[in-house]
Amino acid sequence: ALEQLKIGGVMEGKAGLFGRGKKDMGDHKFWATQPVPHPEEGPPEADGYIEPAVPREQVRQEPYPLPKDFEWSFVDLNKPDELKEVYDLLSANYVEDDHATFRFRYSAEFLDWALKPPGFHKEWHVGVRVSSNKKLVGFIAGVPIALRIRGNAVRASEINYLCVHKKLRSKRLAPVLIKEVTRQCHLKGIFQAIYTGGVLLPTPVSTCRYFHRSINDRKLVDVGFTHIPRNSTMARLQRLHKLATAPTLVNAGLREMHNKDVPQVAELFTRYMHRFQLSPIMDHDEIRHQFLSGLGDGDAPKDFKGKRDRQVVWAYVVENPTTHKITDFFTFYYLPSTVMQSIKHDTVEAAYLFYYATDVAFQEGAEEDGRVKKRLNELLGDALIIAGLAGFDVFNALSLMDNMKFVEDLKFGKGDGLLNYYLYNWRTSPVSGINQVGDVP
Ligand code: MYA
Repeated sequence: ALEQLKIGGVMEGKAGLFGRGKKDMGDHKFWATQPVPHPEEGPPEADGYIEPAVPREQVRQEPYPLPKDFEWSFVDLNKPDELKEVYDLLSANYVEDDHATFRFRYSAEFLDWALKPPGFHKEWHVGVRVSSNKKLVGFIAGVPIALRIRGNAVRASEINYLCVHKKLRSKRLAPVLIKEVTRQCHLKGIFQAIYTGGVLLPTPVSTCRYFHRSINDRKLVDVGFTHIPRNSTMARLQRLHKLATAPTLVNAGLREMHNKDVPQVAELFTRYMHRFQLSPIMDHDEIRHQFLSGLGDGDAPKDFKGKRDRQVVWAYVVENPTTHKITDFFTFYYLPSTVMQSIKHDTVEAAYLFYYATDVAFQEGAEEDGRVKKRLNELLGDALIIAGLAGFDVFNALSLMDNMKFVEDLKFGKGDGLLNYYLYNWRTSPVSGINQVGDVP
C-alpha cells in the first residue's frame, strides 16, 4: 500500500520536507531521460501518454546490464524463504524518517498481501543479488492496478519497495532497478505506472500531508514520535486522546466485513471513488484481496481485541439491521515501524487509514448541510476506537479523500511528512488540493 512514511512528529510544526532537495530537471541525470512531465511545463491541453506503447517485439529483450559482481533475480514470493529475504532487506534498509529515528517494518505477511494481488506477475518482483553469495541487496516491485485518472481508465503498474542495501547507496543502482522493472512492465503490455515517495522528483501529480492520531501518548513521547506541547502535561494529553471502550455504531450494524459483503462493498467503493479525480478501479476479486486478506470467510473473529499480530488489513462494514444494506465501510492496515534509538521500545504499532465510504454522500444536500462530515466523524471515530482496543499506538492518515473533513475533530495532529504521488508516462493537470486523490493500496 502505497508506500508511505514519512512518519513525522505530531503537533510540533517542524520544517516540512517540501522544497527540500528541489532540483531542476537538468540536475536529474536519470529522471531527465524518463517519460515524466517536466516541473515547469504547466497543465497539458489534453490528458494522455507521453510515449506511445510499443508491441512486445519492439521492447528491449535483454535485461539491463548490472555492475559486475551483481546479478538479476526474480524473487518468488510464494517461497517463504524468498519472502523472508525481501523482509530482511527492507527491515534493515527501507524508508526512514528524516531524523533516522523510525524505519518502516513491513511484515512478511504484509508484503505477501501487498505484492500478490489478483493477476500479479512474478517478473515484476525484481531483485538484485551479489553474484558470489546470492545475497539480496536490491529490490523493486510492481503490481498491476487499474486507475481512473479523471475521465480515463488506465491499466498501470503500482511501483513500490524500491530498496538498495545501505552499503551500496549512491552507485546509481536505483535507476537500473527502475529501468528493469519498466522493461518487465512493457513486456506485459503496461506502459503507465503510479508510485509515491517522500522525495521530491519530477513531477508530482499531487502531494499529500500525513496526519497522526496519537493513541498511546506515553509511548509516542518516549520514542520521540511526538512531544508534550509547551503548556501541557502527559496527563492532559492522555485525557485529550482517551478513546471510548466500544465502537459507537455497533447498534447501527457495525461489524467486521465478511466475504459475502464483497459485492455491496465493491459497489459502494466504486460510487464513492467517483468523488475523486484519481483513484483505483477494483473488481470483486481485488476488493476481496485488498480488504479481506485471507480473513472474512464468514468466520472472522468477532472481538476487536488482540488480532494485531495476525492481521494486516482490518475491514468493517455498517449493515443496516432491517434492510441488510451495507451503508458504510472503513478499512485500515497494520504497518509497524522500528524505533531505532530507544531503549524502552523497539516498535511503534501504527494503523494506516486505507479506504472507506458512506452512502450518506449520495443523499441530496448531505454535503452542504454537513451530514457527510458528521457521518465520517462517526465512522472513522469508530476506526480509532477499534485501533485503540487492539493496542495500536498511533493512527495515521493522509490529506486525501475526505480525510480533511474529520482529522481535526478526531484530534489528528499535522505531521511533518509529505507523500508525493507520481504518474509515469501519463500527463494530466495536478490533482490539487485536498479531497482529490483516492488512496492507492
Ligand atoms: S519510494 C521508497 C524508496 N525507498 C527508500 O527510500 C528506501 C531507502 N532508500 C534506498 O533504498 C535508496 O536510497 C534508493 C535510491 C533505492 C531509494 N524514487 O542508486 P542511486 C533517484 C524514484 O545512486 P540510492 C518507492 O519505492 C534519484 O533521484 N527515484 O541512489 C517508489 C537519482 O536520480 P536523478 C529515486 O540512494 C519507487 C537516482 O535515483 C528515488 O543509492 C518508484 C540515484 O540513484 C525514489 N524513491 O538509491 C520508482 N530515490 O539523478 C520509480 C532516489 O535523476 C518508478 N531516486 O535525480 C517509475 C515507474 C516504473 C514502472 C513503469 C512501467 C511502465
